[in-house]
Amino acid sequence: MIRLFDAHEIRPTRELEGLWEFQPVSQQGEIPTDLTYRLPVPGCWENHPELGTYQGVGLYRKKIQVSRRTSLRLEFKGVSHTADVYFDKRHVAHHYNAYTSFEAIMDEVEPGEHEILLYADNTFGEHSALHIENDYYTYGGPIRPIVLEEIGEVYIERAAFFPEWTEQGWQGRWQVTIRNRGAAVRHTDLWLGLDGLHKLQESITIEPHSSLTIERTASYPAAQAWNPGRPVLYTLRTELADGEERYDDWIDRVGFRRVDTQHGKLNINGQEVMLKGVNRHEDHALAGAAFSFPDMMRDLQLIVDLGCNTVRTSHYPNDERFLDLCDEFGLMVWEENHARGLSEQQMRNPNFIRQSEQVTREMVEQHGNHACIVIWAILNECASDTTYGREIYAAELALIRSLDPTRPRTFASHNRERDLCLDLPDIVSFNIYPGWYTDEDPGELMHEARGWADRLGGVGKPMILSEFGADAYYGFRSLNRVKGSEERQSEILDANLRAYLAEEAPLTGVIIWQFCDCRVTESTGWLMSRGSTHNTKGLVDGYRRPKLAYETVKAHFQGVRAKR
Ligand code: ADA
Repeated sequence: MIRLFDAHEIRPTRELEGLWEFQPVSQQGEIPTDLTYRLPVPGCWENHPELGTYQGVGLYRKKIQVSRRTSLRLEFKGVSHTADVYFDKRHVAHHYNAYTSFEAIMDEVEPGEHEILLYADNTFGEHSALHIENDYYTYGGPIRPIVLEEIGEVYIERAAFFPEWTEQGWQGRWQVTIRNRGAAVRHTDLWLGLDGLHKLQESITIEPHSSLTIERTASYPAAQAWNPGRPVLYTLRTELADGEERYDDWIDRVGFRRVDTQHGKLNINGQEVMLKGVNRHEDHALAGAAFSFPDMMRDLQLIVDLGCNTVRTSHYPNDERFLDLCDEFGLMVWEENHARGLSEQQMRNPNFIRQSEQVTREMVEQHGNHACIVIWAILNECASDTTYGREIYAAELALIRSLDPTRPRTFASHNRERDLCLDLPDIVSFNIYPGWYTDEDPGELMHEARGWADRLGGVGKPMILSEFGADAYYGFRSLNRVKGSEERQSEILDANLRAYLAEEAPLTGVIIWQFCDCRVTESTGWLMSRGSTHNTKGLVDGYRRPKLAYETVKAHFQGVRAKR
């Protein structure tokens, strides 16, 4: 399943799911004599009993049939973590980062059988500045869908839509990119439509071998707003036509909503919201990072059942199908680029700036139409306490603003009073662990955090506690309520939430670490403190079995014990 709706009705599209041949290889480009495994796609190789801890390069192979001469576009929604793609032995794509999509285009493919080779590499080293040994697992393989499309010489590359609230009511700014891969100038009709609201038609001319980006603003006086409690979505249709004949399309879903941080609050359509949420890793005990749609849906249902109105996609852009679900069910999303806990030295990896900017750009460009995303974030717990780090934080926040001026930006800091970047984002966010890593009092610490923000450039900005929590091993119960027991986790979260959800708490959001247990990198050093190679701070374990803390959080979030 590619999306929750058909992204194309005119462009022929199919998902290349199913069994692919597979073989571990020593390097990208190597072609073994035999591919002995059969693995499901989407999937990660760790789900095969013999490959559970394999870190290296894996080759996936698929033969496809093409019935007529045509150009093909392959879209890989997520390959972990470095992908090289060959079509009939010709290298057609290279991409770094598991959590954003990329394409390969093959011109004028003849009818008959063709071969796709996909090399996926999940090794660590200087070549990978963001996927490193970490408190989550970097799986191997095509963890998200692979799509095969037929395109003509002229086709739609992307359609972005930015809702804007004005004194006259809702407007929408369209940004549509059309590509002409042919050698001749092309004249074509362009249709822009929002189902039930309006259509716009015009003729355009595109030079050969080039892309053209069209920007248009239209008024939508009858539009209804997307609100978390009433998430109204509209189908966006961009179509290309020659006279009456429509030959390409791009369909997405959008919502009209305004997000701002006026008066030190987070406001959606002018209404203050208090974010009550969970941090979620895309990780499942059985599926790894390659979620089936029902698994995704169950996560969403559990999160809603907890009384949450928010999910933070810690620490990378999420699967579009999960974002589609959040759009549909009115869950607000804090989406962040890919990084966790990078020191200044790690941020000085010669590949860091390029790879980090790329994933940031891809995140905003690929996910910007999702109404559910109300905050963009960068660089969780990185070196925001150094002058070098500050340059990077400033550059990435500016990049986001240039791509999308409509959403507030933040980053989750663990640098407390040493942070040098709190003047840069629109919202200040802190990760703190009172009761777990420290013996501090949650209420006092929350006020202290407000003080750090106020002194360090964040005065007047909304504040979110973006992480707090405690480990518990599912099923480990203890009369002594020792650390690691379900009882202790529940108590710690109870104490935290009592303080943070109190009427006078100076907060705009609380986001618990974390929704589900997740596998972490097998390693020496500090990761050895992760019992059973898992971060077990989940409210549910990897199989989604609720721990005691689940009901505790639910009681708070559903308002039984909380005033807010
Ligand atoms: C950090 C980090 C998380 C996780 C957490 C923990 O705050 O952002 O990814 O590692 O701590 O469990 O310690």
